[in-house]
Amino acid sequence: MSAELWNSAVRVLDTNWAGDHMVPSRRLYPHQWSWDAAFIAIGLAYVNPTRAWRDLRSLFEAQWPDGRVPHIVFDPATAEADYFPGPAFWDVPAYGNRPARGSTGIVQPPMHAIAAWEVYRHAAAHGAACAQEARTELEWLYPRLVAQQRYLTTGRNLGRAGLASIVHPWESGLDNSPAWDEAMANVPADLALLSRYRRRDLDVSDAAHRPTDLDYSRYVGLVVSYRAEGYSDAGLLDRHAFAVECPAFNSILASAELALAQIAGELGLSAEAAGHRDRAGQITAAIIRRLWNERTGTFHARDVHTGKLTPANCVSGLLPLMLPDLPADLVRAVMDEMRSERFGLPVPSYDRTAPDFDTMRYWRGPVWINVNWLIRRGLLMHGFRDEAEDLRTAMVRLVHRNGHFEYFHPTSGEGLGAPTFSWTAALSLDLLA
Ligand code: 9YW
Repeated sequence: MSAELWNSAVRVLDTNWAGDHMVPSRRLYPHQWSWDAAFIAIGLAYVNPTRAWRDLRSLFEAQWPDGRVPHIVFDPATAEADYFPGPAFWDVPAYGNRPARGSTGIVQPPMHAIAAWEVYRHAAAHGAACAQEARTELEWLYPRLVAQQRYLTTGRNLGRAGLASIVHPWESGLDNSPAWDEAMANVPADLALLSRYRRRDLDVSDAAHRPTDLDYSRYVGLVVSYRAEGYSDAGLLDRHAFAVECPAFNSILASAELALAQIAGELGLSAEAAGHRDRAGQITAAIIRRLWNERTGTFHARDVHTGKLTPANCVSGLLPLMLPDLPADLVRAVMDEMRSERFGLPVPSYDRTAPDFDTMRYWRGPVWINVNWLIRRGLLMHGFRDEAEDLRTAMVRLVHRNGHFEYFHPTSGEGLGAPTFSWTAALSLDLLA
């Protein structure tokens, strides 16, 4: 089974390669996405490290002067009509040395330092030339990864408590997660604004799986609000309706600092390495202080405007398991939650017992390979070897039986969304390696 799955994963990645970057899926997502590039690099490390580095380089060539790495880098060869909202809608400000490819003005979870370190670690297996290439690429990426982290830990420290806020649900990568429902209810929904545009996603996928028009009108309204001041973060809290501290985003942020500590150590920068470790510790402490809910025994997103924790139990609440310094009692509580009837392995994106658990709709129920891959990393980190192996086997079985789909039905395992999805293929390679 594993050779067949391996070969099909390699074929997906060959099909989705667009010359200097990977698309998540040819039909639905015809540009480059930020956190997809990181998961994709982790898989490409086994079969084509040169492409892994090329993909990361293409993404970071579009980095903004303030350090932000955009959530989509647009392919100029793709027509505006092929993806909404496209570059004309985002209308990002021109800056010196502006890359040839346009971008959005928002971010996604900073998985890239983790990916860069993974690709680097595996490079030696491909011989001396690959090891040399890896060194060169790591040196090129390191200052850019540092700038990315600095943007998130300073410019986005909107709650002034040491966590990065997301200012759009798309920044979480978990687009329509119930974790944002409460905060989104305070965002004006302008259906008239949406009616001026065509939702391209509905042309190429099933409306029952996708976010609703009401959700979409709020998404578009938030872009208009952030765009109004050229995507500046100064005073943003006072003029923007959505600012949330997400436990998954911030756990990835802290893990990225730890990956940077390893990268800095490898590059001989020991003082910088210590700084990265300190920052990881500070973010971990802030996640516990701000996002832990004693009563539910899990982590929740915090609405910065209201100071309230969202009531929804989402997979994002389990991701602090990635943090090596999570205290033992909290590790136990997160494990209890994961083993409960609300989740189970493979982990669905939302509480199975919630009345609005939706087996089809994107981040409101289905199983996603990338978050399960992160959960497995957490299980290994805290020594749950049997569960990590069970999860690995469950993920491999899911993809082998159903294909390299974007996401999966949480009870039947049926593949949903895009059928040849890059991060599912890439992470399958890592799970099989
Ligand atoms: C969209 C590309 C992206 C992922 C996100 C996922 C989805 C884009 O696809 O969002 O148009 O809805 O939610 O995590 O990066 O694969």
